[in-house]
Amino acid sequence: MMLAQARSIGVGRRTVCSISAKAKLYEVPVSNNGARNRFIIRKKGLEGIIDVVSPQTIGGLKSPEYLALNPQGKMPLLVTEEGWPLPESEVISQYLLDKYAGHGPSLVASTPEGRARANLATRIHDVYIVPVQGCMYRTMDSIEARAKGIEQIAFQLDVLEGIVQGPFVAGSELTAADAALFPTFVFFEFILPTYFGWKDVFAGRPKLKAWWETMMKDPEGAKIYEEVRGGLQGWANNNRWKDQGIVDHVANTAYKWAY
Ligand SMILES: N[C@@H](CCC(=O)N[C@@H](CS)C(=O)NCC(=O)O)C(=O)O
Repeated sequence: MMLAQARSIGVGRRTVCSISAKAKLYEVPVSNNGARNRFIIRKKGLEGIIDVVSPQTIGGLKSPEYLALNPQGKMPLLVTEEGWPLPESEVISQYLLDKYAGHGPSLVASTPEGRARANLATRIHDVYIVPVQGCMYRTMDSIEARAKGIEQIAFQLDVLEGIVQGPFVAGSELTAADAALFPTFVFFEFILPTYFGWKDVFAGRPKLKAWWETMMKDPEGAKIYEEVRGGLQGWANNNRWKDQGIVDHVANTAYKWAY
């Protein structure tokens, strides 16, 4: 049954069908997409049910063993208790909310409008931000591509400012949308001022600022902040932004970097 399911969505060519092994989430602390699942696991008290492990434990993201579970070679990846490999962070989040609905807070808004708002913010994040986020910290084919990516991030921040209701994304209830957005904002809050000359990511975006402050006061939010920020600091200590050509790009004032 599980093998058939895995094949039908084209993942997990080699599926381990152990019965009732502990579920595993493959990801690392700095991964913003993985952090949204980590946040949900902790908020719902699922640490006894799901282990969070590094892809390195099975040879890394591009190892044959990992690629057999997730052909995209990306994290996060959940391998369920039944041995079913489930990739894509938002799919994993929704599965966790559904599968463990009776465990801890629902993290689902109680009204159709709240749920739509949460889904919309998550969709904007996943469709328009995640695909370009590498412009903040990776080598790029061209300086133009990096500058366009940064411009896109600034634009999508304004879009999110118009969506977030406060104090949480969907209003008074913490939802999976908060889990999805917050780790990426840890990237924005550190990288954009430090390497791209932004004065303040939240300037002119009062709703996002209030939301950020709310999330920083949440115990799991604070923990995610420390983990993701710690990973980014590690990159900084290893001169990542110089080595990936970013410092040189930003020195070129013919392009706009700060918004
Ligand atoms: N749409 C995917 C994106 C996953 C993704 O890009 N993950 C990054 C880490 S946050 C990754 O695995 N990067 C390594 C690579 O692409 O080689 C999701 O939401 O899970």
